[in-house]
Amino acid sequence: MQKILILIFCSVFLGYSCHSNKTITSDKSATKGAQDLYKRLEATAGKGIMIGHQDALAYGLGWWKKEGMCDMYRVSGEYPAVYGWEIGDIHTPRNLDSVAFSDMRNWMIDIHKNGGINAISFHMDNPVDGASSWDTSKITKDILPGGKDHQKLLFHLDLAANFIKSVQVDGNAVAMIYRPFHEHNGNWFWWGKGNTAEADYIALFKFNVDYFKTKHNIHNLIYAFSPDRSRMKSSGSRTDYLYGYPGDDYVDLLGWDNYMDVKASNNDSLNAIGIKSLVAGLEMIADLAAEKGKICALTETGSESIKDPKWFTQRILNPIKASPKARQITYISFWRNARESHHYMSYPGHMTEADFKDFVKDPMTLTLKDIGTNFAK
Ligand code: BMA
Repeated sequence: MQKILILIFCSVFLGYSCHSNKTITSDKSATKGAQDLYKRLEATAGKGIMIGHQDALAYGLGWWKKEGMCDMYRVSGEYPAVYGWEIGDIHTPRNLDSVAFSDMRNWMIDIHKNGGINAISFHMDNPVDGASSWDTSKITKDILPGGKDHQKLLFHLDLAANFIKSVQVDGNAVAMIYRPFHEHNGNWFWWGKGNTAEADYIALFKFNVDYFKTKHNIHNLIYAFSPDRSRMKSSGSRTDYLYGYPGDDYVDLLGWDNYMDVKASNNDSLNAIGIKSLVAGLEMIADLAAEKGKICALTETGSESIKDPKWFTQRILNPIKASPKARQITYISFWRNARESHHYMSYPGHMTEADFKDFVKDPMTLTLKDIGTNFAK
């Protein structure tokens, strides 16, 4: 309740009016829904941080696809505000993590109806040889316009576009965040540094944006850019962060994927270095976002299997909250709860349970209840 009152106050008295300089720049024809979503993300910046989780409704530890189930809900009694979804393997009925696209669509619609926010990532298969996105053969030049395999890129983009367009409520495409070709400064994906030249990466990102708008008439997206921390020499370096930046007219949200700085360790001095580095990076991104008139977010984070009972408050919440700049991020999204050895959100019985409850109770963290309604029956 307290959080809701703070939000109402902020939106009415402080929010929309004094922050109205920020807007979607990737699309002059952005739908009202997309613009409203952008404003909602912007309105809470600095006052609250929305909590996100990848595949939150699809599966978790010990369960798969059960009505109303969600690990965050099981621990804290609250659902995420932001829902990450993955559309890799869009040419098959299920994504690369076995989530059926038909289920994903239904969840996305349900989330939207309840005031939650959907965010898509895309581990696009290597379009030329059909292997995964981790197949690093150098093909990007060939799939760009004029390249011999351009049609193969279109094959995947058309399928992605059709899926995005199919997520509708009352005939209107649901506004969402789209985060293509992420972590491009790393060398693990075919579109990444070392496998694709920077200029070709930029051309690819721009082509995707233009193609969705002009060929598919898609105007419901907020486009996110999201380099990875581990390939930046220093977290606060603008130059490192902006490697491959497609330009202000192609990006609406400055994202950051950061697993490196938040890794739980038994070594206190390493933990302290991580905290400093996380905050320095977020401050740099928040400054950039303010200058560019954009919103920013920690688009992916987590410590695999979270081997620190106080991780959520000590490694994420408290350091970010203490920095007026770092807390300008609109959301933090934790990666998926696949299995005990690969999970990033708390779950019942995990050592982080009590701490995660405190994390959710804090006025700074915003859940679905704080930003929308709640689909808890
Ligand atoms: C990675 C891992 C993989 C998964 C992929 C796409 O980070 O979680 O297991 O297939 O993301 O979601």
